[in-house]
Amino acid sequence: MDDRNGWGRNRPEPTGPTLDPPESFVEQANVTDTSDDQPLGEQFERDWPDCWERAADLLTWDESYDTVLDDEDAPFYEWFTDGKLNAAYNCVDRHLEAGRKNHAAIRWEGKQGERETYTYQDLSVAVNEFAAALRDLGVEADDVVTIYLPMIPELPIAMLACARIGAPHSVVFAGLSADALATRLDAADSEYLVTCDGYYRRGDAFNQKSKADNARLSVDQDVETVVVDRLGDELPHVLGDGESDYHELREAFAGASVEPVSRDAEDMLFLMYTSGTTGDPKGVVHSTGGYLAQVAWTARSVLDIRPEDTYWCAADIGWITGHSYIVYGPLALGTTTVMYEGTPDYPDRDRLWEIIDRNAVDIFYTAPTAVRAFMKWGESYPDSHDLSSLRLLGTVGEPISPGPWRWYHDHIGNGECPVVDTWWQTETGAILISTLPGVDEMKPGAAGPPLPGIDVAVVDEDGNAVDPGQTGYLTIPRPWPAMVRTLYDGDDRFRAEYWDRFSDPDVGVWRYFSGDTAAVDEDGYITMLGRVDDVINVASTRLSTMEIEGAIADVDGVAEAAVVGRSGQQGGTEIYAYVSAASDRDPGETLRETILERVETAIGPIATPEAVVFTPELPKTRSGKIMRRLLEDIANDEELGDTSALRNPEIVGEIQSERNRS
Ligand code: 6R9
Repeated sequence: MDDRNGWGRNRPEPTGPTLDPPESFVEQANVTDTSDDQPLGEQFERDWPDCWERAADLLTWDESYDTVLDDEDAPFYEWFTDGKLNAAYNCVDRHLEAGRKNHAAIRWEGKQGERETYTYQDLSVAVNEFAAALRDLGVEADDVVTIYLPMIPELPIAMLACARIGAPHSVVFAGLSADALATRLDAADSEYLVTCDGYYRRGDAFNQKSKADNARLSVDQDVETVVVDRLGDELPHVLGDGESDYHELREAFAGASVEPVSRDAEDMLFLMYTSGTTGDPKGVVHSTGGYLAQVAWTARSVLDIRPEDTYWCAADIGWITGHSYIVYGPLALGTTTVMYEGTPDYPDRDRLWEIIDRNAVDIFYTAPTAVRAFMKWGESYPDSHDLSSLRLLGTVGEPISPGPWRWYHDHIGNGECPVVDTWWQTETGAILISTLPGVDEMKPGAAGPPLPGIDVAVVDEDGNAVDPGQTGYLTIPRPWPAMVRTLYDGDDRFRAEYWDRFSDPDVGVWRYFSGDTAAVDEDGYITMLGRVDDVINVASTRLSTMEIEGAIADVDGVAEAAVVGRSGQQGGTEIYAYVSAASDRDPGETLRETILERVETAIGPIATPEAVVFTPELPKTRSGKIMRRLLEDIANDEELGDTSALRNPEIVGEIQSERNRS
């Protein structure tokens, strides 16, 4: 692990000048007083873990829980033990009962300019009908339903329908390939799939069903499939055996009502595959009670969401951000959540600002990679729209450096909105590190302190806390309600991935390791410095270098491949692939193209390398390990560290000149 990333490049940059949250924001914020609303400092010691009852209080429980935290069987923690609830009930039904059935739940902005609003009543009808249909197809509680849909309303509807009948969903990002879908269907033993005929990518109709068909052909089990007709005549399709049409099913169950299944707090709400340190994606298991409580609490305290708000998280529901902060968190709070299909620059580069303007969006949450793009495109796009409805801005997915942070604050927020830089992961389920926008001062470039109820330790190799300003590993010494419960692939991998490194079970010390490095300053603010494992973060999407290397190595004519991240301008990471061709192959344009195509087929376009650098050999240590750290330095044009451990030091010059040519 350390071979790959020493601390060389990972020094904290100075943060920008500190800013107080605007007075006008503080006056109305959901959380303004941490001494009362949440425990900090001494009170944290006294009140933890019971402070999390405040999060649980945001939910409606069928049966209340006995114990807040059961840590008997660490690291398999249980939260809100013996409590019972249903997530779909909490996100839909209870808002109808509160007389808010005509309130907008989802505002959908389609790629071709289509617009739809689902009130809570409309959402309830859709979820009930589809839940009835799923049951009729044979789905029972605890069956994993895989959902492979783009950003259309049927995606959250399908998720909530699953939640209603107690069937965990496994949403696979629509841009992933047929192979990636097959791996996930297979790993989860999933016998049900919800997909669509196709969708629009920029202006063009794009076939999704053919990817789903190929995936189904390559798994052993039969997969009962529901197809949403998104494109109509644009992309005619025929349904085969084991396939049904979403809209016909809805009609067949028109007006159906399905009693929400009361689930144990610890029952699995969903499964989400994410990149790990090996080629196989990890199936992260999330619970019902702890997950929903903490996403609702953070949506309220960090994103400052209120029921009367129009809130927009411009992520994709195919990743954790969309699960927690487009679907479950906002809907649990009964707010209006906007979802949009498409890209920020189609039909034009003001698409997002136009949506904010038209919908009078109060809160906007996006990724630093998007902010960097907006900055590059220039101020004229946001300037041509009225963004004065905005009250709070947020970012997630990778570090945001002070430059883009300021630009976002000044040009999108008009200097009047606090910006929350929220750190969390697929595994943490909910935000763990961020300023509280109505309480804390902001330091551009630093995410913030751990949230109340969360304990973070930045430690050295031996697990000792590092001094302020020093770089270390980000660990989390105490459990939290929305945490990953285990990996679907097994408890052993769960321990190995997150716990073994910094825990000492003999003395009862358990510490979650995030895979990130960080530094803490004198005020306890945490600056995130990137991953230490084989995961790279490209356009705020987590990818495994091993998975990409595996795909490249599959190409006929490739002898060996190593993939590293290269820092782009203003932050952001690009994928660099170093490839040595088989001795009988010409490492030329044809091979390069085959490699790019193969990665796209195996994973998806998001994983396509920015550059493929051919080299006769990869640099290796005497023990035969690829020196990735060195390849990273070459990709980043950094001064090379010590190369004396290399078996083939002569290769370095060759790679450098090849890289400069490519
Ligand atoms: C929510 C999400 C998790 C990884 C994480 C870290 C990076 C996320 C960040 C951040 C710096 C932030 N990350 N938020 N780095 N500052 N505010 O993105 O989940 O896809 O699992 O990625 O993303 O490296 O470990 P996920």
